[in-house]
Amino acid sequence: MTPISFRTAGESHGRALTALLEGIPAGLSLEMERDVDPQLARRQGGYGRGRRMDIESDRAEILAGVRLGETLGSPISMLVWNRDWENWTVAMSPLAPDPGENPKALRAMYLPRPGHADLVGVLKYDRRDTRDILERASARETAARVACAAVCRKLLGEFGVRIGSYVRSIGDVEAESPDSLPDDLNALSDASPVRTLDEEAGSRMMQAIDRAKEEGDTLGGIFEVVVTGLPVGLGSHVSWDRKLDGRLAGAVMSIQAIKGVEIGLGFEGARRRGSQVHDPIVLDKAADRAGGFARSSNGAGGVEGGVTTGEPVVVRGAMKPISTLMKHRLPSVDLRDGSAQAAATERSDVCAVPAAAVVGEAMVALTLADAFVEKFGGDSMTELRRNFEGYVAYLSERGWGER
Ligand code: EPS
Repeated sequence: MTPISFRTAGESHGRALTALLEGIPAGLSLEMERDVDPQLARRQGGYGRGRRMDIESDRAEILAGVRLGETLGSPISMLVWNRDWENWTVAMSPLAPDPGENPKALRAMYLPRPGHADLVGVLKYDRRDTRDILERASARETAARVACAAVCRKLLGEFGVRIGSYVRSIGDVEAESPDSLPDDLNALSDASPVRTLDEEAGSRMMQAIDRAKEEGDTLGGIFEVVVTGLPVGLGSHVSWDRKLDGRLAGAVMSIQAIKGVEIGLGFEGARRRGSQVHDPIVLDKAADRAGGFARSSNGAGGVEGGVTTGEPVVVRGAMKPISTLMKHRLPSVDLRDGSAQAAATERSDVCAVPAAAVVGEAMVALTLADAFVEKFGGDSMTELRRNFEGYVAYLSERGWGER
């Protein structure tokens, strides 16, 4: 069992999202307004979101696991209210409907959207109304993931680990990749409405989103998450399910609408020769967390053999376009009578790639915090810190006598 685990519950238009995060050591200073809410706000942003985001203003409330501003080591339980619930109290009520209820008020949906979980969900779970599926499949759920991840991000931050992201492409508009990334990546990317570092491409991305919106269509794209300050040695080569690259890929792929994940050079590496892919090993006495070694390139994306190298961890996620199409509605079948119909449509986003990048950071933070506590162990932050410092001292002592 890995030390840190989390679970979320909640439907998109239900009363609230809840989250249960277990395995955070005791003694981590934690305040919702300072540490969690700003991350929730980052997830809500981004050009191309729909009107739902004007309704919501996500805040996390703590229900358990934190006392007097510090974690207790017990499960942390959190809640994010859905403001939109007020408009859905009949359709999303946990009670059986009144026999006299107007069926329209139940807001059933019988025309499954290609690309959404609608059809597979009703077949698998033996439901008739796709709302029984889509409410939970909705990416609204990622607010609860981001709340859990904000705690993990705080924990990693105590050890100098920084997590940022930016958008590389939206639709067919690609941003120029910078030669080197700024130290405070999010300070730059958060300032862009599409969270990109290339201002010129950013305006074209927004134009593309406007065009897709006018045409009643949607757009996907690619984001990149970058993590600095990790020590060498998180994850392991010894068994398939302990390999950090596999764990990161699974975590990012689990985000709604993600269809591809790359680490480092990713698919590009398959086109090159070995000498153009692998990262030369050089001595660097300043690289304490990598035992005095560094790499003159980072095609591996900070992971070799399923283990962190001490170089930045670089993970990309490819998001498909959102499946709710306002026009261009794709063929579907009415679940009530089997007639051919166009797929259902309802309020949605045109593009959510900037938000998905923030969720990508969250899934990476959860995975890395898990690997971090797995490596260093400890029931308290004091113990975790002691173990971490002992390891870093070992790394800086080994091999190079003169240091
Ligand atoms: C979503 C549809 C939209 C998005 C939603 C995800 O919601 P609604 O149906 O209420 O307009 O805004 O995302 C969020 C609410 C969120 O917080 O990210 C979907 O079908 O996945």
